[in-house]
Amino acid sequence: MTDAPALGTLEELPADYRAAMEARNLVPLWPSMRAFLPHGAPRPQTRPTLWRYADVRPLLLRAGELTPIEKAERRVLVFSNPGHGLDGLHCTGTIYVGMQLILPGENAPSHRHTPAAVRLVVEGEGGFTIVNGERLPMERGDLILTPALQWHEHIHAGTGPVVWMDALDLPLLVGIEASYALEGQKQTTRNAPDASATRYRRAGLVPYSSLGARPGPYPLLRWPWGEVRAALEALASDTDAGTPVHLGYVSPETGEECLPTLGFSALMLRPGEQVTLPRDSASAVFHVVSGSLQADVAGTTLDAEDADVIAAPVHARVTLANRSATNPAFLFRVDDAPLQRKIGIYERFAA
Ligand code: GTQ
Repeated sequence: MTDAPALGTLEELPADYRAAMEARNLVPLWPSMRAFLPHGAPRPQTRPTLWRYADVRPLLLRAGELTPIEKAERRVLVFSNPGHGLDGLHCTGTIYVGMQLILPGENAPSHRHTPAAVRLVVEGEGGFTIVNGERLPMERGDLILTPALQWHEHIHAGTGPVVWMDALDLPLLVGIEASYALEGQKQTTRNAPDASATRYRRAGLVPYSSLGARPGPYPLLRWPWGEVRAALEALASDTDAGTPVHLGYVSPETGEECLPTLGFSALMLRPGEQVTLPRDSASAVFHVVSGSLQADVAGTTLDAEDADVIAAPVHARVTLANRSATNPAFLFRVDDAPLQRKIGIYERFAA
């Protein structure tokens, strides 16, 4: 690559010229050209960052004492990437992540909003989310979708705290100035299991009536962790050591990613295994469902345990090593690859 010539600066321009432009809402491009179009690769603000659940949990439980649900609507501590400034609520450039606490008897009221959200359940029994009247039980490791503009509320009918990780495309929606919410009424639920137990009980089988029909956008809203884990273990039994055991969550009707902007996948690291993920252009967030691992994210080494979260910037090289010689490690990944694919910029790199 040849070195590009340095471009002119703002300071080089006469003061009267700059003042005349400023008064007319005009700005010369060339002084900021390289900042907006850096050569060779993006210069993400997102820093490889680790949030330890051991640090988050006591602070989240304290929020349960300090702030009643009525005063919070959603009782969430946001994993704010320091590279973006803590007030920006960015985990990566496009992905927001937080951990939400709901206590027995509480109801986080029904609303809907333009950002799409998902939940990955961290701990507790008896919580559930209702999406458009579908009652979705929340058990450890379950993935629950609340797609853009769908009514959703959270209820806790059990005992003890219930905690889950929220991931939203909120920074993206804020960036395009399209983020807003509407409040709603408490939903009435059908007294039936969710679609993961009925219409989409098993991958590769769909309701016959859906064949050839135009698929609804979100046929399946819950992926129980037990099924995902069993699928990873089956795949691991037929995958060479060092090759990522990695499954993507897709719509059972279209086979495409289940949300338009964010992608979800699950990884298994066998005891002692180290894998380097294929490097790509997406930003990503990793959540440890269980296990103990060392991650190298764009040259930063981070040690993560159960329920810890790691942010990875766009274009990052990610290597994951299971630190246990006896137990597998399981990870859940959120990325913005579906968005990047739709706007035609998704890339996979050779190394
Ligand atoms: O549970 O609906 O972390 O609306 C942020 C915004 C969770 C939610 C968040 C939300 C929600």
